Amino acid sequence: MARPYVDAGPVPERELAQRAGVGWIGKNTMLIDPRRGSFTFIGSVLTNVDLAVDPPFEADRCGSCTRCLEACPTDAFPAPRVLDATRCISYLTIEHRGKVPSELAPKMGDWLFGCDVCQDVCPWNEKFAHPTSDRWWEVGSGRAWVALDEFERLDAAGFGRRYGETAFSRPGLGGMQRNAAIVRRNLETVSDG
Ligand code: B12
Ligand code: SF4
Ligand code: SF4
Repeated sequence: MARPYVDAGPVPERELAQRAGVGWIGKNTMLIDPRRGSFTFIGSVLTNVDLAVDPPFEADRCGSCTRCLEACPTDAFPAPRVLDATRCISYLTIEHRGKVPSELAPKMGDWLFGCDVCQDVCPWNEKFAHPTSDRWWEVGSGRAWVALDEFERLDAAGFGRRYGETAFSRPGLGGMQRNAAIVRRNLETVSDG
């Protein structure tokens, strides 16, 4: 018997991955594979099949580095490996419902959906992350870079047709309109100097 999970169930995926020897949990709370960096998803399979057990990944390869903690635009790390999710742009743009607190909205910059700052600055990604060759992950043309005003123009049915099968359906049309309005304001502030 087996049941698979990828980001869709009550499974502590990062801890299981660390215990299975995939990598260590960095100060940015991401599971870092020393050969691939952290731009990865974790998939887990719960099964009663008897498998050989890999030893856990015990080392902490962050060392004295603190780049991710310093780079976070919203100061979402009160301490290494502790994330205040309510300040995280990923949470604010994807999971949060309603208005984004006015203290945090200007710090969201041009992040429309999710945030990767604490991974972009990580030396393990700078050195080892590389684009996947798996065609399944190719983003369809016109979807990788979206026009901000598109969300204003779409109605619920149009949004459902264009983005119903994508992760944008999590915040939904209202959430994406809110995110786009924040990004537009932030870009205007930058260009106003
Ligand atoms: C809730 C959640 C969020 C929340 C909170 C994230 C957080 N850091 O707490 C929000 C919405 C903010 C979020 C954001 C993102 N997320 Co998220 N998220 C989850 C989710 C659904 C649950 C995590 C959770 O709270 N679990 C419950 C708690 C109890 O478990 P835990 O957080 O893993 O903590 C345990 C272990 O990590 C362990 N632990 C923690 N520190 C240490 C240190 C050591 C030394 C050891 C031994 C153990 C240990 O102890 C904890 C208790 O058991 C997981 C999927 C899943 N089911 O795991 C994805 C997941 C963690 N997210 C993922 C991703 C990709 C992201 C984003 C990069 C998305 C984006 N681009 O915007 C950001 C990154 C933000 C960040 N720096 O973490 C990936 C991470 C892949 C990876 N390589 O690590 C996951 C695993 C989904 C997946 N299957 O791919 N996420
Ligand atoms: S994803 Fe962005 S906002 Fe969230 S902790 Fe990382 S850098 Fe901070
Ligand atoms: S940026 Fe530095 S401290 Fe943060 S996860 Fe990467 S190696 Fe660890």
